[in-house]
Amino acid sequence: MSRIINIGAAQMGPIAPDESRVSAVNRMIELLKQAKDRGVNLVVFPELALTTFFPRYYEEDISKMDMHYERGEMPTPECKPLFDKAKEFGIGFYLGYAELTEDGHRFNTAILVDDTGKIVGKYRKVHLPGHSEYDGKRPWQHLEKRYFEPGDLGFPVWRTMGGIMGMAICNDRRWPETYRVMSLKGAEVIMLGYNTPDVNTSAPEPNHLRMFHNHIVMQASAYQNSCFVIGTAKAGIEDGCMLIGGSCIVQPSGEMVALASSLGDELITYACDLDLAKMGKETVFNYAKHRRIEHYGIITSQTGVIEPPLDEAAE
Ligand code: CDT
Repeated sequence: MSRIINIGAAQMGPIAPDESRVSAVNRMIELLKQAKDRGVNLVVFPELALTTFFPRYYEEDISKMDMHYERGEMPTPECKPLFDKAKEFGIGFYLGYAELTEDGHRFNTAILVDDTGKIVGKYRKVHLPGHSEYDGKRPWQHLEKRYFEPGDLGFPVWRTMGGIMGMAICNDRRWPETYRVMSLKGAEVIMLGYNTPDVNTSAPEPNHLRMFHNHIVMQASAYQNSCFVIGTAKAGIEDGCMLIGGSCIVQPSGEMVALASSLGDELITYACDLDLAKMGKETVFNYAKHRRIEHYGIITSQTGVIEPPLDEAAE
């Protein structure tokens, strides 16, 4: 028997710094309407889907950035129309946004809302890229380490909408640990949103590698963890900074089964048979049978590299 869930990646074009929440939410509702017409059960929106990617701007006083964060419980009044429409359509969704907690903590967050409108899960980005102080050598900043704390919720998964679902956010997708922790909890679908500039200002590498790396990490991870990966971009030129698109749906074989073709608001969909994830987990990636944890200890006890000592005799 198959377990099919129709999933959509709802890529969004740029959000201007002065674009209102109402406008961003209306764009998401438009994508939800397309999802409804195409029989979609679950939609994945991008990272920081309600605002421009504000970590590109430096502000000495972090509180001056408060307008980019959502405070209090979701749905906020501005987001309520999105929640209402999704519930009316019976569509679940992943939503990325900047969270400012009651006690003043700032996180890059995503929530998972099921097809009845209930918030079933929250994830806070663990792998924050970039830097925390102004860097005059960059054409634009990437100040996630200034504006967010590392997530404090780990990598939970949730049994919902007929499958086992997990979430990640942008830079998390480059780290194998992200997927492995969730797949050790049985994750069949891993959803993630991203905002990835087409230039890596911290490393001299050709621009085409940005898309290559974007896809290779999601495809390899889908295969190695036998799960679907849904990657959704915020794309296009946002206040002068080009963000790559390439939103995609990857099945557990590692094959890409849907790919966005534009840099704007665009919905791509695929009928995901979750039993395909089960198959890999019971064979090549049957962890209980094949993992050799006695050799993996340094993965959790060590961060930086410790090389073997130099062979002085050979020098
Ligand atoms: N948003 C985000 O995590 N972006 C990073 C860009 C890193 S370049 C400093 C990414 O991994 O795509």
